[in-house]
Amino acid sequence: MNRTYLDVNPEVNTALAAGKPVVALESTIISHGMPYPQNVETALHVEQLVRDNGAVPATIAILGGRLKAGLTPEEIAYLGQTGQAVTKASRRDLPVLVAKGMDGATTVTTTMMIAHMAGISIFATGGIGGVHRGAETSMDISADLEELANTPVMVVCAGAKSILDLGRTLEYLETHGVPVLGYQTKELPAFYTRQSGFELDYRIDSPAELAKVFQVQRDLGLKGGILVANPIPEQYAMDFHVINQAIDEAIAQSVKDGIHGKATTPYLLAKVKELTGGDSLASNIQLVYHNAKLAAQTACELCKLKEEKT
Ligand code: PSU
Ligand code: MN
Repeated sequence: MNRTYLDVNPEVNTALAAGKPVVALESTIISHGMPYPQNVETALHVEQLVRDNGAVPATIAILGGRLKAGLTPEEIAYLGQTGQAVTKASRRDLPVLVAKGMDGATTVTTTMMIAHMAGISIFATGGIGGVHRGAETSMDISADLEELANTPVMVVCAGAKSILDLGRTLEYLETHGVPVLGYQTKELPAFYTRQSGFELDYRIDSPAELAKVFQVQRDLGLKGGILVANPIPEQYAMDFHVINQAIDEAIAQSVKDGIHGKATTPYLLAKVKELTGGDSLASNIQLVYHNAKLAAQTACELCKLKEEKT
C-alpha cells in the first residue's frame, strides 16, 4: 500500500502501532449530511462515544490534498462550517483532489479506502449509499457498494434510507459477495425506522461475533468488507408512514428540479429534513451515536482476537 499521500494523526498512529482499537468515521456526513452547527457537535460527540467505548476515533477527510486519518477538532469544525462547499469525494475524485491539493469530504467509499490504507478495520457511519430508485433507467448506483465488494473494512450503519431501492441494493451486495449482518435483527433497518420489509439472512447478537466474522473473512483471504445493519433504537425511530411520505415527496421534487449524479443524495437528505420539520435530524444524530458505540465495541473485540492469535 502506497502511503505517500497519507497522514495518520499521532494518536491514531500510536494506537495502531500498539494493536489498540481504532474506529474510522466519515466526513461527508459532516459537510453534506447534516446542517451546521449540529454537524460539528455530532461529529465531536461521536468521537467522544468511540473513546468512552474503548477505541480511538479517526475521522477521515482530504485536506489540502493530503489523505487524513484522524482530524483535529478545528479540522472537523472547518468541514462543518464549509458544508456543501467542500467537494464530496468519492473514489473517482480522489486522484484529482490529491493532485490539485484540494479538500474533500469522504463518503463511505473514500473513508473505507483511506481507513484501509491506514490499517483501520472498523468504520461507523449513519447510512450507506446504494441502488437508487429508478436505477434501471438512471444507472445511479452508489460507489459505496463497489467499495464494500473490494475493500476489507467493516461498515457499521443503520441500514439505508428508503430514498434508495432497498431490494435492489441487497441484490447488488449479494452478487458482489458482501455479507450483510443484521445486528440483533433479521430485518434490514431503513435508517429512520427499524423496519423495511426486507429480510436478512444473518442475525448477529454480539460485538464479539461481529469481530469473528470479520476475522474469518480475512483468514479465508476473501476480498471485500462487511456491512453491519444496526437498527435505530426504538425510542428514536420515526413513524414509518410519516417518513416514507416525506421521502416520496422529496424524490418527486428531485425529479422536478432535475437533480442527478452526486447531488442526488445530499438533495434528498436536506429535503427530507425540511419536510419532517427537523424530526429526521434528531433521529439521524441518535442512530449515528448508536453505531459509533457498536463499532467501538467491535473494534475492541477484534483486537482481543488478534492478541489471542499471537
Ligand atoms: N446516506 C445517508 N447519509 C449520508 C450519505 C448517505 O443517509 O450522509 C452520504 C454518505 O457519505 C454516502 C454518500 O457514502 O452519501 C453516498 O452518496 P452517493 O449516493 O452519491 O454515492
Ligand atoms: Mn450516485
